[in-house]
Amino acid sequence: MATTKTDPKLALAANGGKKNKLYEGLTREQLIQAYRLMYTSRRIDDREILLKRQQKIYFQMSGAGHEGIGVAAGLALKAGYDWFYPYYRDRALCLALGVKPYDMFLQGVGAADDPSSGGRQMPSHWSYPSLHIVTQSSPTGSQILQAIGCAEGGRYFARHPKAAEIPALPPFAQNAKDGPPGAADYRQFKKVSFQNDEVTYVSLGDGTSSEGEFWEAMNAAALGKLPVIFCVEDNGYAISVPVEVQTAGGSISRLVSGFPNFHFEEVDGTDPVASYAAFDRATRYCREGHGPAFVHAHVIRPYSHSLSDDERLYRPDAERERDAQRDPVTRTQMFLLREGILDEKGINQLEKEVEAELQAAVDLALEALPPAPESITKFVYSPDLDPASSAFETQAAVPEVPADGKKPAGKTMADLITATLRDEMKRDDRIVIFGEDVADCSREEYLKRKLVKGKGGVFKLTFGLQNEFGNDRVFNAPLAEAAIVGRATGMATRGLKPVVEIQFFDYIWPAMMQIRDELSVIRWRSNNGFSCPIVIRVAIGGYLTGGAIYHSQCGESVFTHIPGLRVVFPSNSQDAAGLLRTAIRCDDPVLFLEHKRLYRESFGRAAYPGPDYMIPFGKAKIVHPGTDLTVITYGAVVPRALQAAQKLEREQGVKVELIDLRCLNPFDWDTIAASVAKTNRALVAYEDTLSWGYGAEIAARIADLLFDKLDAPVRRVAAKDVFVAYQPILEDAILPQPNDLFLAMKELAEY
Ligand SMILES: Cc1ncc(C[n+]2csc(CCOP(=O)(O)OP(=O)(O)O)c2C)c(N)n1
Ligand SMILES: [Mg+2]
Repeated sequence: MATTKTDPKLALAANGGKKNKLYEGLTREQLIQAYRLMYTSRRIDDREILLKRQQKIYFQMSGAGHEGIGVAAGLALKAGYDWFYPYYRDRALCLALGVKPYDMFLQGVGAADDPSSGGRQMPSHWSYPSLHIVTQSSPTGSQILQAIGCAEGGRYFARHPKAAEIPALPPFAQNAKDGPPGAADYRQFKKVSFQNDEVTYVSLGDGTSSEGEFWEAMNAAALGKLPVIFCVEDNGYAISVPVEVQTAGGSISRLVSGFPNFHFEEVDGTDPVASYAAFDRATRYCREGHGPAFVHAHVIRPYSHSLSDDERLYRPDAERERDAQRDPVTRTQMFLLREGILDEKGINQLEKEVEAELQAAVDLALEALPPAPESITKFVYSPDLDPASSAFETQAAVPEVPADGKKPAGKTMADLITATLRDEMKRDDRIVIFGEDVADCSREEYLKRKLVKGKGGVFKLTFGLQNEFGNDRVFNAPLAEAAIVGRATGMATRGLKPVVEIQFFDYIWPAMMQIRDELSVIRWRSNNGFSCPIVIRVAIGGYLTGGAIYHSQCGESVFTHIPGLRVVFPSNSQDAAGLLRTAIRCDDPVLFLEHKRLYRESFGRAAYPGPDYMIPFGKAKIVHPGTDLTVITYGAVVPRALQAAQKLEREQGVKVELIDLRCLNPFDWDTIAASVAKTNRALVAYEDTLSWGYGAEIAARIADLLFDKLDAPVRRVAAKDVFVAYQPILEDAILPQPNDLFLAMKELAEY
């Protein structure tokens, strides 16, 4: 708990006989301090409301009514030791952990010096790295899975403390052409700290317990017996929706009571002493390693949901007055008086001190400077490590010539992805791999007794890794995509490097909230306070003959549209190896798209390029040089376009320059521009549906920036604007085929 000084004179009202009495283990001093924090919290809300009405701040979200449970949690847990994922009503908790009122006002005014986000986030979106308060967002419930990952990360480091060390410079670094020498390893920017008995706190409202991610998190916590305290702050409403409409039977405690391994508490959260007792028991249960805890705190919401809401529209006066009887601030004040811990004079003095402190903090915050408009792009990506830099450029190893002198057999994309994962896992103990079916065999004894060979992924790309690196590092996840990405995000916040798998791109959508609203924006919204450079490997694409609607999707532009996320889409084995290694060693989150059709294709096989081979992001490859027409593509369209280009050259002498982008964000504009300046004609080809696809952006840029160079309109070839059908005749008609590419190239060359 924070150590804001309480004037010892205030306690003078203490009635001598009870001086040493403890209240569920709390001293009278601690209770005075608790009241001070609760009162401060309430008065910050009141101040902010005033400032909002005066248009000096732009938003307000109150923690009113939740102060009792908040300070109790702050008393039971340790700032900078335990980890915190508090939701927006946890003002009192944050104060108890050591956040200053001034910091809160800085967030309100959107100041450059706001330590939580530098003016990027609304107030009450907490983020204080040194206190271990992890950056919070607005979507209800997306913090919960991350808290699970955070706890898993802490436990991993406790079990594998060597993984926390920052390694000596890798040898390739000496050849780095730019970037600090040896920089091409994210670990140099990820200092890890952990405690063997740490606890992760996560809170949410009663309404939020209806979100699927809450249930995924409860399941994961129970399965892993993780030291996580779930605190449901039940104020009976989610904006205007009452609990009986939200929660079947009206009691979240009853609904979750069947989860194994949990310690359960249900408490009056307006009573800080009872709440502390509940939290103390929950914390001890977690610290001792028995499993997670669930604290269901009944609180009140004396103000409307937010300043945009008027609760009188849906709550009658009588109900609101009933709540007011339980107001935690007045209740605690009465308690202090009744117990003789403070007398009226003491209360008045304490409140006066708080008012003076807040006045000074507001005055100062109102003078704070806003952030500079030029700062807006800062921290979209890592400021330390640019994956497009030549620090990530290494040469492929020269393949060994077999004794018989024959050329070594080319490795498939699947082979080299597996080899890269294996090499990187050997090199970096922080890498963990999980997802659906990625383990060899969850029932480890079958493997040990050699009863089974092991699965290693539905496409077998992780085959053998669990066997080699153990269950802690390669394991199956429950079938829940949001949980896979959310947990990975929490782990990476702690310094792990999760390389997770989404089994099919078609099923990435449950994870979309985690990717769009969390993973990609965490660094930016926390003003570089937190980062989560994970790799999400995803099997993508069609041309499968029978893959149909739900095993053939593309949709990469949905993700390239997200700032903060790197998107890679290789077309051949060697690129897959080099780009995957860059993805793993870099300091940004990466969506690594692996085309299923290319996994074992004979096109693009290559020799193993060695354990340090990397390709910088955003560097395209000219697959076929030419002078008459530029074709820009990637993924499974590359071999199809190559076939078409070769035919066009054979039949008509047209020389197509075929560019494989390889990486979609960042992408290689320079190579495109140089080529179009030479050929004066551009065709963009992609497997996804035509309209609003990735190629639309490339085509628009060429039309905009290279208008003077063009002798023909910029054309696109892509899938029809429908879903991919099962019947192969339909699939062929839907996806772009070599002949479609041939005709489009021919027409454009003749234009
Ligand atoms: C995913 C998502 N859906 C909707 C919202 C809009 N919203 C913000 S708060 C809220 C109600 C939350 O209620 P509860 O979880 O009970 O917390 P309380 O505000 O009552 O403390 C809603 C619907 C949101 N922020 N995120
Ligand atoms: Mg609520």
